[in-house]
Amino acid sequence: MTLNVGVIGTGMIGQDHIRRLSRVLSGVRVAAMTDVDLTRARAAAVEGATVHESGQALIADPDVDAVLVTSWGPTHEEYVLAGIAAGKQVFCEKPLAPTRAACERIMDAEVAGGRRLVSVGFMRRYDAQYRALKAAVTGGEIGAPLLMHAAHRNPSVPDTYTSDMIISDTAVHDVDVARWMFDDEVAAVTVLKPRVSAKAKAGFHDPLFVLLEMANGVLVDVEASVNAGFGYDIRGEVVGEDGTAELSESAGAVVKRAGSYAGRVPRDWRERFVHAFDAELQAWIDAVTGGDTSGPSVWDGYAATVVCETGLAALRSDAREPVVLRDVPDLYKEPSR
Ligand code: NAD
Ligand code: ISE
Repeated sequence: MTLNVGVIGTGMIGQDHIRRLSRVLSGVRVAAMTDVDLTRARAAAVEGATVHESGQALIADPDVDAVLVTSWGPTHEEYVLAGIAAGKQVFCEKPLAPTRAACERIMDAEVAGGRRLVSVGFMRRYDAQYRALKAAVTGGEIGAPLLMHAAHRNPSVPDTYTSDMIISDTAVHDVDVARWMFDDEVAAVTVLKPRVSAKAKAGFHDPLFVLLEMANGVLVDVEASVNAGFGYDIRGEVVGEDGTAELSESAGAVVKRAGSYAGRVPRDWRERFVHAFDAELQAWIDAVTGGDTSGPSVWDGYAATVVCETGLAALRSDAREPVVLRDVPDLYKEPSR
């Protein structure tokens, strides 16, 4: 069986996902696409796909079995809710939505329907290096975890990127990694502001230092920066009672010559996480084709957004802010596949 997928939002990641759905992954076809910028949607169209005038029309299209939401974060809620109302499986790029209130409306709708229809695109959970790191931690190789150091360095960000997005759109990945790595919720957030980079856009606190306190006492520090210039540099090291485990360089090959060594720094998230994106979407396609879903749930999307919203409050208050979550609805008590 071939899963017919409709893509809403044909910007950077929408185009990249259309490429992998059309040319890399199996059991799937891009049946439709749309964007508020219809010229962009038409330019991204693949053979045999329908270009719809709106996301709502795409979701209503009987030729669309499942929906991929890759538009800007604040627009996700509308399309995810429409997908749930239509009873279609939805893969929504992160963040599920940028506010707690929007995530709660999505959760209420999914819980009312009684089945999981939404998967959130936290692709790091499918990255081979992050999986090896988690295996080392959960396998007890480094003893009980005490803390994690993480860095999330972007070479640059587009003009549409706003200062709050350093936390709500960038550090949100590190929040999801922390929750997943330690099977625990974040209890409090503090945000420290180093000296502002001369390369930062006006009004940006860049870089930021986000300190996550997990409920079990593990501390996670995240350096988030969006104008590193030199490349896309993702780091993670867990410190345990008996040792440490860290992500390795993603250089491909390390070349040693003339008394020094060198390797490539990935250009951007597309290059660094190409295989993780492939794996997360193939898992979703296979699950949806089998009548199920896979990957991070609406609860995961909600929890990450609440932590980020709390982080933005901490950024403004210069204080440690506690994270307050709802009780977990029964629908999300089974772990995500
Ligand atoms: P982008 O600006 O390149 O593309 C977004 C597209 O959405 C644009 O073409 C825009 O015209 C369109 N759009 C905006 N509002 C719309 C609406 N109401 N209806 C339909 N289309 C609309 O942005 P991007 O970098 O591709 O990011 C898109 C989403 O994907 C964001 O949520 C972002 O956080 C996420 N993302 C995730 C990753 C990842 O690593 N998982 C990487 C990049 C982006
Ligand atoms: C982008 O939306 C992503 O999700 C990338 O993975 C992240 O590194 C970048 O900072 C975000 O803007």
